[in-house]
Amino acid sequence: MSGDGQLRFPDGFLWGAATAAYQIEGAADADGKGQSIWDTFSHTPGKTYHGDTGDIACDSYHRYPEDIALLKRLGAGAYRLSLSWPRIQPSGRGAANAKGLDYYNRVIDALLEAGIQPAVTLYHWDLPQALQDEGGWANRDIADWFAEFAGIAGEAFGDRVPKWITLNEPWVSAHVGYRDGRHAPGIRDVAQAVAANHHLLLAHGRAVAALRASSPASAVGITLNLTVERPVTPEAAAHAAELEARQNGVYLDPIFHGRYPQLLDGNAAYSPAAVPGLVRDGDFGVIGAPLDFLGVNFYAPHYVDLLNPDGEPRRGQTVTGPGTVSVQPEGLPITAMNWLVEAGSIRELLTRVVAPVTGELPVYITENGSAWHDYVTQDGQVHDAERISYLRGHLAAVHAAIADGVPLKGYFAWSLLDNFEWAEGYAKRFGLAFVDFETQRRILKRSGEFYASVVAANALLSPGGRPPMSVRAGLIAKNATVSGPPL
Ligand code: PNW
Repeated sequence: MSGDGQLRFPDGFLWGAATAAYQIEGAADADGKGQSIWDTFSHTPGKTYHGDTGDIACDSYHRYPEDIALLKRLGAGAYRLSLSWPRIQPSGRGAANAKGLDYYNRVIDALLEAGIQPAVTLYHWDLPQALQDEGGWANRDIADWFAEFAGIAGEAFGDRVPKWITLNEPWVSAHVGYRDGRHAPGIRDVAQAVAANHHLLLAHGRAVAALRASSPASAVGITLNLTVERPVTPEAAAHAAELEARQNGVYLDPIFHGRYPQLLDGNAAYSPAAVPGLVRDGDFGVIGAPLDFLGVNFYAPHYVDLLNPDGEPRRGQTVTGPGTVSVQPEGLPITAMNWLVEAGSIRELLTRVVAPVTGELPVYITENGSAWHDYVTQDGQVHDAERISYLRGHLAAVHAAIADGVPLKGYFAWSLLDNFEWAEGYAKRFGLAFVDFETQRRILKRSGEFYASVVAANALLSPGGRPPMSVRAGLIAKNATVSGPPL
């Protein structure tokens, strides 16, 4: 905190916004693009809300100049976007599709022209369908396929991409895609999910090597969605630790410690190390390839407890497994996704979960944000006070984590635009800009204006841009005639 009531961020702190290819691009068949598992899945009846698909999405394939204009209004120093693998390799293997490369060349060049650095994710869930037909992430050969794709991307764009992210949220790919089937490819098979966990990591390590060779000047990292599990009773502490091992440990430990979590030893439902033949000699050497940064996505903490002995869940409890429940604590706001709003959890994530593992390694928040029931009012604006409040709280908590000593170097808001929210279709809006999907008109929300003010100041201003209450109370005491909105 500086004397003027602002929370200042370190000089050079990188402010950005994030999107993903399938969520915004549309143009699902354009210019030789192949099918992805999300094209297949979203066109399968019953898989997405309302049957929504990414066929058109935000039409960013054609409207990327408007998106970059929005980034300029935010003052963003960086834009996190992802590549559509089947736009570049329509069947996932072999020669690159020149028109696919051209699209990303146009976007990257336009970003650089605007003074915005591209932070490019190789894989944000749109696997070529042809590779899924051979088992997808459950097939160990995918490490070779992904390394080839990484090399093509590095060769084509490496001279202009300062930051690469290999995978986005491999836990979601494996767990939501292959274990509970809510995401593409929609498989419910524990063995495939555990295999996918290991092969995602192996593919990540091989991609790091391919990017080092083809794009030697760039920084390379991975983005994980890490969880903060909060036991609400002392008896639930062991369960919370197990849940963190299942989501955080199975990615952090192999990458940073060369092993799977000891807490899951012998547990073949969750630990690849417990599955005979899955982990082979030398794999941890590949997976542990040194990184330049860790990307972390975070939205909300989870509260957990043990089921009462009578077997009946109490109010606010949802049964999650034998004897365990998740808990909706009373009094905390929830977003349109039904996710809790509790800003302090992002500080706990960075200080308790991340920094003890990553040490001095630079960390970026590569996604953080919230969905609300936004609408355009008669003045043509979107007054999304809840999103501003969420952002304000989370940025203050991120600032506190930096003060605690976490080497956090940047923050990317999810998302630049309202977009295709996977299984939730277009029903859930995360954007700093509102998208009218009938007309494709973009409207910067009030939260976008708020974020731009933070970026411009490199600081979080107190509410209303005024000094904090303590200071204002002093001012008012000296001047009894002040009137206006209540403190
Ligand atoms: C992350 N889940 O998604 C993704 O990286 C984004 O593409 C997405 O839009 C954003 O967070 C908001 O949801 C997740 O069901 C989507 O567990 C679903 C889950 C987790 C992460």
